[in-house]
Amino acid sequence: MKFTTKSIHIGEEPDFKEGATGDVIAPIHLSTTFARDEVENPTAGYEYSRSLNPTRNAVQQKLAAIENANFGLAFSSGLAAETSVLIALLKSGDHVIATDDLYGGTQRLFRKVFQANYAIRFSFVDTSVSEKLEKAITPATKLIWIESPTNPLLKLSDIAKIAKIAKDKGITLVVDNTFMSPYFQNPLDLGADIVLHSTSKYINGHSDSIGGAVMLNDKLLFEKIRFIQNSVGAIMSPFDSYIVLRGIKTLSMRMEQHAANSRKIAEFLAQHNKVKKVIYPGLKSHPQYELAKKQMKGFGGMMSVELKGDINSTKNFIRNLHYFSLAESLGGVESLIELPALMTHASVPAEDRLKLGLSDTLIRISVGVEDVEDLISDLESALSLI
Ligand code: P1T
Repeated sequence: MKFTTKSIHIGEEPDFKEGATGDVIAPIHLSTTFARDEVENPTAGYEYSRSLNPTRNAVQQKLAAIENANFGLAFSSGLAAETSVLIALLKSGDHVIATDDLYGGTQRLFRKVFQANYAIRFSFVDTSVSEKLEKAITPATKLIWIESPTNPLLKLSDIAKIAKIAKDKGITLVVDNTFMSPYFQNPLDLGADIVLHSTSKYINGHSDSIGGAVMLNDKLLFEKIRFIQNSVGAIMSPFDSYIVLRGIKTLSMRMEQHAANSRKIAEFLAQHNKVKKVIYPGLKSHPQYELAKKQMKGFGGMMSVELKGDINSTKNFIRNLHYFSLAESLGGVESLIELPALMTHASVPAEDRLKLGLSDTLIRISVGVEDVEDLISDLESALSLI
């Protein structure tokens, strides 16, 4: 089955069994508990909704299918998914190698929760250079955690190469695939052990549900993470499961439009005389353009931009826009714009931001699926006013 067919049908096959209704979409099962006829006999495997819920089960099947995974788990947020993976796989004294340019909230979780309180050590390294990653491995290293492309500098890491390094050393590789979505990149096929998504972004795609997902092939790892998910209660609600099921059905079409719009916008901005720099993996000027073509099926909808000028002209540019809302988050049908250093990544220590090149004037754009001519004329008029 091809991607779009899976995204529409898996998890929602009509049920023709005796007493079933033949729904063509998965119903929202709100029941917190499920009655059984005998003590030993849970009905269809359902006991209590935290452990298993039919609507969540449906979205988990769809999520697994679109990442070519054997198993999928749906969480209450991307960070709840991250927390469950960390608790499932690590104990005090373990060491994690993480990409140096991760989403700010992920860094806060790593540094201020797991490192500060639970004696798990994190090394933040530039995983786009695999030699640096290899050098950072110690006998205590249990996990390699990468984002590719990174948030917000869009650096890529060679997933297949890192998967080999990890496998040789018996280290688990987690890839946060939020920026690409399962439509443009499939890390499990490149050798990663675990794929993680904030479904709040492209997977749901309409900025109306917070959620997270984990997809993987190994049954033992799956059981460990599912055990933690049930133990801590980090589950996606039935309503969110329904809305994510609905969102996934148009993921391929949305991603194509995000990418087509982004290419045109990146090219427009790159030639504009008030723009200093455009970072977009689909531009030949991106330092890892060749790797992008190799491991991704498209270049996505995220870009970062620096204007010539200072923080005031940058803020003025944003104020003058009409279709790009100044807001955190990304991956919805509507275009969003923000300043990561002052918003989504404010919790990253200032000296780390400086080292990375994450300046206060770096603008991050989540390009929506609006008509690209409207988006470009909006950008053009806002630039003309600064
Ligand atoms: O917000 P939540 O669903 O908990 O997901 C966290 C998360 C995980 N991974 C990546 C790559 C992310 O970008 C995020 C959330 N990011 C934003 C809210 C943002 O504006 O970048």
